[in-house]
Amino acid sequence: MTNSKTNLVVFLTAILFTGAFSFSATIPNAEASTDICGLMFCSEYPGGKEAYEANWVSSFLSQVGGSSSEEHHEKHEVKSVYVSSHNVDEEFPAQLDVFIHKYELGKISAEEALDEIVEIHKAYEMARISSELVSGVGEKISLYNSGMLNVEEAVEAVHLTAEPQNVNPEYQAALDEVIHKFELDKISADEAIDGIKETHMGFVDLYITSDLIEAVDETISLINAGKLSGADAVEAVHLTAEPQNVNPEFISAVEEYTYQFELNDISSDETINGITGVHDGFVDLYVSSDLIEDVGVQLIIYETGNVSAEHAIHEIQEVVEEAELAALAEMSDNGGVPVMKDLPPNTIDMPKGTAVPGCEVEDWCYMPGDITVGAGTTVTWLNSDTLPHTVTSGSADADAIGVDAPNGFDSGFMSGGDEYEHTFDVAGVYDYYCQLHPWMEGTITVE
Ligand SMILES: [Cu+2]
Repeated sequence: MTNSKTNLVVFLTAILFTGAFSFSATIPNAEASTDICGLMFCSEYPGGKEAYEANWVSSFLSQVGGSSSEEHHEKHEVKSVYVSSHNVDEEFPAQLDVFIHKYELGKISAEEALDEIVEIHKAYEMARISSELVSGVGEKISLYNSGMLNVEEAVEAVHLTAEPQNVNPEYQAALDEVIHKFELDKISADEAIDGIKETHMGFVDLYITSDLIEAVDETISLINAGKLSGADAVEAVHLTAEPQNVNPEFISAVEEYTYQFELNDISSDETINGITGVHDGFVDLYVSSDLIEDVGVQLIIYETGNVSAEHAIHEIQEVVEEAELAALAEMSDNGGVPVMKDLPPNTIDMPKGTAVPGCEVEDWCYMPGDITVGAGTTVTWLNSDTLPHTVTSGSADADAIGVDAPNGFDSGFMSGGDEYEHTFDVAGVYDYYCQLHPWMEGTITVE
């Protein structure tokens, strides 16, 4: 518990740094009908509404560490709480953030932070301004009052409740930290599962949940029931918590077989058996998606014996390609040219989005697409995509490709995250491309 909590806090702090300071301290625009100035009616506030608004800005800015452009020499005793029903979902959490942030920076204690939280919450209640966030925070305060949460837990629970948009990213990041250690062989599968359960319980104990957290909860139930164990269990949690990775991983695994099939390295029977194995693997992990189900349908049709293996492979390739295009179309909507990664010298990145035509227009299929090196230099390619690619000498219309080309090279199938390196000993200009996506082209000039 302690460890995952600490990690969580570190992560939360990172988010808060952006969160608290991106909030713009707009002058409150209290509704005429409410006419609330802090914890009182504006008519009771010394100097009235105008004075309250002016004071609130300087008070708020001094809390967040900024400075007010207006100087107020005659400061009134002013409550720091600003109540408004206009932008309650922005202003309420922003005010809470001020104190949660101070707490996370160690400037105030959890008790002090909670006192402020309670006060802010009370001000909204007194002004009869309610929203899902306000009542959600109220629930967490009640849990604290009834002893279900200790003070540190209560502050964190309030934080996540007031900023529900952070729940999934923080949950995923906390799980990822454990899963990553397992993937690096730093901890065993059993230790990873313990860590996953601890992280998960950290959120559940705070009475925080989301669809992802509930989905992982089901997977943990399967683990507890003995249906999943070891590396399978870790992988099942990983994919459940990051459903966005399910299709890319499935596509990559299926294409590894269809690619070898197209190169005539394996027979159609071997290909269909390989795909069946991949499919069963996901099903065994209790992980699915529309794509996995569609491929499952094709495999069932094949098992009836009514279609040939070649036909089944062709159908599966169509289904997979469709899912790939849909995913990539969604991605290109968010985007343009990928940012050049900060990589070691003579390293070439293969970014996401290259598996559909388009990257060749602005020459980012391989980044950089054209480099010059001295003879004897080793060049490294990194597949940053979740989908597979190759680095193959020549081009789609060349007579000789790969190792058949003069001083040629061929990475073979590179899954997402794979690296390939080749040392260029002989001067010359070497064109290369991706056999899976022939529009991907690059050149290495060796001097
Ligand atoms: Cu490619």
